[in-house]
Formats: sequence, structure tokens, C-alpha cells
Amino acid sequence: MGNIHVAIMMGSKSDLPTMEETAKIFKDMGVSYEMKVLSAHRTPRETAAYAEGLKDRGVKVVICGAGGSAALAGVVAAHTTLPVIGIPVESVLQGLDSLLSTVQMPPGVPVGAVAIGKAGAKNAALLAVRILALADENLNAKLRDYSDNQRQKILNEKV
Ligand code: RP5
Repeated sequence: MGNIHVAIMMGSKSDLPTMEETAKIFKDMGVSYEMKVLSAHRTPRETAAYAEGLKDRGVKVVICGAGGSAALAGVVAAHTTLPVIGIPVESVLQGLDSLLSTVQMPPGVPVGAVAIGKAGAKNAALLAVRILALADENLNAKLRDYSDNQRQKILNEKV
């Protein structure tokens, strides 16, 4: 894969432990990505410029994690037509603040919000892979393997 297929953005380096869960899945599935720290409130111009340039660079999906007053996913969605997935990062209010900030977008500026924290970070990656797999049968096979492994793990559970 020459191009970067997914851009993973986060509002602060402190979000990295959550966002690494996203990256881990892309590494396992061989999806190319880049990670970028940009803040919706503290680097607004740079955030807009980065988001505006993604489509021309061949990026297909953007994943944004932010905590607190989490504007990043919404601001990025306002500056691109690419699908944007928002991860509410845990924060002082256990991520409820981040969740509401990420999910309550005005109609017309869509953000696909996932669960708070690491569970959301994993699902954001899997959702992005599902989007990419629409045009990539090899990736689709990896998703089927992932589901099969998950299924086997449950079936092998002894209580
Ligand atoms: C950090 O502030 C958070 O975890 C989050 O990503 C970030 C939000 O940044 P702003 O866009 O509000 O500057 O503490």
C-alpha cells in the first residue's frame, strides 16, 4: 500500500494510550495509517489545513480521539467530506463530557461516534476496516478471521 489509508488524530499526546488501541488493529490487519496530534481549540488553523489536505493525499477514513470538550472530530468533519469516526477519550467526567461533545453534532456535519475509551478505540478501527473492506476483498477476509477468532474464544471459555 503506497498511500496512507487512515489518519488517526488526537487532541493531545495524553490521548495516545487510548489511540494506540486503534493503531494496534491497523497494524494487525496491515492497514496503513498515520498519527497526528492536533487540537481543535489550540491549533484550529493547522487542524483545518490538515483535514482539508487528507482527501487529496488518498486518505479514506479519519479517526479522531479527544477528551473533555472534544471538538476535534466535529471540526475535522467540517473540513472534509471523508467519513470521520470520533472516539470520546476518558476525561475528568469519565468521558461522558467527551461522548456528548463528540456525538451531539448538528445535522449536516456527520461524525460516527463510538464508545468511550479503549473499547471505542478498537471499534473505531474495526469500523474503518469495514469501510475500507468494501473495496478490498483481502481486507474483508481479515475481518472474517477476526470475527472467527472472537467466536472461538467465547466458545472455548470454561466456567
Ligand atoms: C486533552 O485536551 C484531551 O484529552 C483532548 O484530546 C484535548 C482537547 O483538546 P482541545 O481541542 O480542547 O484543545 O486534555
